[in-house]
Amino acid sequence: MSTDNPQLHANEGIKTRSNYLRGNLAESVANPLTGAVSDEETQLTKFHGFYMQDDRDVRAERRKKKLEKAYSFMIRLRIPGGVVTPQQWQDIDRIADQYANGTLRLTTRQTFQYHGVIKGNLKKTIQEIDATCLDTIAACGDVNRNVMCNPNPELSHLHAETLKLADEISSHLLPKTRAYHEIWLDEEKVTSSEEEQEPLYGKTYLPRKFKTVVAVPPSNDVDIFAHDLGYIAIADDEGKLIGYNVTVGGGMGMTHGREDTFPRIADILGFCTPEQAIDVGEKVMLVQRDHGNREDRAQARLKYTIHRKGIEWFKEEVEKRLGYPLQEPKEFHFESNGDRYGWVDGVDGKSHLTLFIPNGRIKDTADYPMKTGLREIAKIHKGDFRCTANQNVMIAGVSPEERPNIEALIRQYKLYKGMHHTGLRMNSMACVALPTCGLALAESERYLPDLVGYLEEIMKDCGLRDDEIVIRMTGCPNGCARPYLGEIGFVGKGPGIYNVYLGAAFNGSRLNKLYRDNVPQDNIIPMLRPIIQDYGANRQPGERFGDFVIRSGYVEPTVKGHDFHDNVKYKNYMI
Ligand code: SRM
Ligand code: SF4
Repeated sequence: MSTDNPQLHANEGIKTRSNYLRGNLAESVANPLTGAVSDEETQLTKFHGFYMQDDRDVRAERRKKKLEKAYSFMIRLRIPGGVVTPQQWQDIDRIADQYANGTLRLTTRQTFQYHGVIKGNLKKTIQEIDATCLDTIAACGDVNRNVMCNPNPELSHLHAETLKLADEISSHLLPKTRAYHEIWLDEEKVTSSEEEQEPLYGKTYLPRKFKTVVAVPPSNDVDIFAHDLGYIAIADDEGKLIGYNVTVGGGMGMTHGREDTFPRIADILGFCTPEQAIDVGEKVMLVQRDHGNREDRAQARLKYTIHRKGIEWFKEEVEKRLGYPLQEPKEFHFESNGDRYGWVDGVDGKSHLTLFIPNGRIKDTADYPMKTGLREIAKIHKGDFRCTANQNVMIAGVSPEERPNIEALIRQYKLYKGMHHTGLRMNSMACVALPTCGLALAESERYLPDLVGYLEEIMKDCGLRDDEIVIRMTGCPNGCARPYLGEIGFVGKGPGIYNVYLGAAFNGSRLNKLYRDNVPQDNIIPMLRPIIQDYGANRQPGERFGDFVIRSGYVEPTVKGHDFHDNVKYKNYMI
């Protein structure tokens, strides 16, 4: 791709000049005069799996004192399918105490993040991560990111195969540059440009991030329709995998005030056999590489390429590169996009325990020593740990012999708290937002637990204590907790102000729609109370909240991506 075009976004030049993601990263990180890395390098760090941030809680105070911002780094691991061994869990836990802020953050894409790593500790932290046989390569940046996969081993025959696919896609689409190994792991330098090539990405990588997931119906816990590329596993009557329905062009992010940006539900492109799956994924990514918008990053995701050019065109391009047609999609059915909590027995005679982790933040508090408890379990556990796409954790593969010992630790460290919340809380999810996220407009992780508490009171009064409603919050419209797939979605607009969205499908197959704009947080409860009361009194048997608000006329349904902004009846709560 030529980078002479003056219209190209500045990031395209940065990628081209970087010599396969090296730039001046090593020098910038080694510079002791500042806690920051230079502007251009902040774009490159992402491909290596970390972001420069600053503590926004102390920003104003430091500005007043004419001090540099309190810079530190967020580091994100790459863990296809979210599976780690007990030893890796212990190492990940220790690294958080040694080099980060002492907490672990489970993300909405089945991995861990560290926050608060100072520049001087970056290299050591990455080396320690490498020593656990994990890495942070391509966890962020304009590449294929961490590949997600439904983590339910109770469906083990099918699950093992889909997990293998997630792992193989992740490896296949991984950048081939040795920059990471040279800079962080002190491996030998590549001296000739002939030695190094990026056969899939070239010098300019992708126009934007690219996200891949694998789902195993009837669980849609990975929110398959929210991602650039997805595989829905299809089994025959005996439960044997026969192939995948391939989905393309999903995405969540949008920008307030720009109606040409919108969340979009993925289209189903066709069906492929297990043997074709990686080839198909590669070709989908390559069509996006060559046709994605490289001028406006707000229009650069695959969802906009497909919106602009049409799904028929896209399918033709993919099939041209494949050299064979995709088959007609097969039937499938999703029930929910949440996690199934508590103990579940698997087909292999083992048990699996899923615990709710409030907003994915693993830390110890006086009455809930969750981090210590999980570490103690990791010391005796013989199976593995699985991060879920809803920021929770599964202790998987527990044998009947080890279960009593694990249950004893669960009691000792009060981890049972992660099984007994209300249906509302167990289906709630917030993004990180303040104080670390540089893009946050409002609180999210630090606010949602309280808001859910108020909503729980209303639910209880309406006899809905155990009812599940999917509730998602983000501190800005980028959509990191997939808020547009919440039956109730809150999206930060400014400090203490949220847009409120209603009406997504419980199984993640329909986006919600804006109900009220600019709602001050104190008005959220008075606004939602009558709707929840109406739901308690007038819902039909089995009717989900997201379906009810549409039937009752609170919002119009969002049928396909672009009509997210159509038929918005109520705007500007503050007017
Ligand atoms: Fe995200 C950027 C956190 C999942 C859409 N996201 C960010 C950054 C790195 C802010 C930044 O660019 O400076 C956030 C760091 C906050 C912090 O302090 O840790 C951030 N995103 C997260 C995580 C940690 C949220 C969480 O609470 O778990 C998730 C990490 C996932 C991972 O492990 O890889 C996370 N981000 C998502 C998702 C959900 C998903 O992928 O399933 C989305 C929506 C899906 C999608 O991509 O369409 C998402 N993040 C964004 C966007 C908007 C992208 C767009 O197309 O418009 C940005 C901003 C950007 O890229 O410019 C962003
Ligand atoms: Fe930050 Fe916005 Fe993502 Fe929340 S949704 S983590 S505020 S970028």
